[in-house]
Amino acid sequence: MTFHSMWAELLPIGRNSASGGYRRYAWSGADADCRAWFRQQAEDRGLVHEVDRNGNQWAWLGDPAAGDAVVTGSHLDSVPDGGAFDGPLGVVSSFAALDELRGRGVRFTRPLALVNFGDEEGARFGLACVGSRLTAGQLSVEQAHRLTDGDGISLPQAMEAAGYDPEGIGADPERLARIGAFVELHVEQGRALDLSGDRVGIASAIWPHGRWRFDFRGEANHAGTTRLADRRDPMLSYAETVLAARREAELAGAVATFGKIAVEPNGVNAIPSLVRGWLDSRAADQDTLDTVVGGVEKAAREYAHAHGIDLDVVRESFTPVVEFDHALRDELARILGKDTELKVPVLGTGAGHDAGILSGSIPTAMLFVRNPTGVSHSPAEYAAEDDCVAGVRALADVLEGLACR
Ligand code: HGY
Ligand code: MN
Ligand code: MN
Repeated sequence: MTFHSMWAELLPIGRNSASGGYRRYAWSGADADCRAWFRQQAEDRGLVHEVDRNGNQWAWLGDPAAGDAVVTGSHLDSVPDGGAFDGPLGVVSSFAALDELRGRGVRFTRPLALVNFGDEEGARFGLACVGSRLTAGQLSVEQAHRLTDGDGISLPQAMEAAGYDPEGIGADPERLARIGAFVELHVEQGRALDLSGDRVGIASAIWPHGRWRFDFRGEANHAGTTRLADRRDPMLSYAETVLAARREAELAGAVATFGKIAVEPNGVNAIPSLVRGWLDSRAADQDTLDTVVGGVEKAAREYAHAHGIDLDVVRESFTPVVEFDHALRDELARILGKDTELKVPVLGTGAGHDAGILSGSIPTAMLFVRNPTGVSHSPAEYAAEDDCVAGVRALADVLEGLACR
């Protein structure tokens, strides 16, 4: 199967016809269809398919127990109304790269595995990279049990409803011990490659990032009869806080986003009793991120106080800075530069990835494929097919260099 035909098969799964975006949430029907697709691709190639204790899917060529495996892949889930490329490009490219290597007639000297990590985006349970975090022991079983979706369904319940046994979730050091290197190919979520005129780049680092929940509690009341002076309206302090986040981020050269909000009672003619907003903030270094989030919280408390609002701020997740393994990164640069003598660009990113989570346990690296607009987490996300094919070739070269010595 070509890259093109695999891509075409995946495209309709979980696509919302009204928005044109993808709604492939963890353990949903669309997720099940993506997983069935992965399994079929593995079986069609004679790979051994397995689902690990945390619901991540693996397709093995060679003996996993032999150790020092080279692993490649990404994720198939999406953000709400996400694009087609964030995640799936890495998974489809991993199968296409294997096909390319078989076409080259190479002999593998290390086991190879292709992987689809579960729940990378955290769209349903609010925490990103659940599959890799659990595996790496960065999310405890107790914390995972406390994760619930917007309908109050817990992660274990959702797994069970999708036909998976949630009993065994948790750290999986034996699995990680089998892996010598993980390389994740991903669409670039910015325009660095477009600006430099390169099809493919290598990741250097991931900015530290996190999610904070701001609960502003006031008093529900009638929108028509309550005098302005008598209101305790949490929407006001929330709105001011959104502006403060923008200001703090600008001052620090960081980013801060309130992209999700829940309002109670959520009536047009009712002053809200609760406004819950989620802050996503990221910065090049920890001190800057602390400054931004500290500044937003301080401002929020002042606004809340001024309006008679109670405020709780809860850090829901946090991922420290990731510096990808230098030796592996240099190895990728050497492999990709060897025929052309061209320097492959090395880029940092503000986006989180399973490769970042696993970098604390095993050597990991990432390849980025050019995105001409830089748009991501949107139906407009795009990469040209020629660039995707160049990405497949680069991934195949890397896998050949690492696993066929
Ligand atoms: O939100 C992120 O950075 C990632 O795409 N999960
Ligand atoms: Mn994403
Ligand atoms: Mn992704």
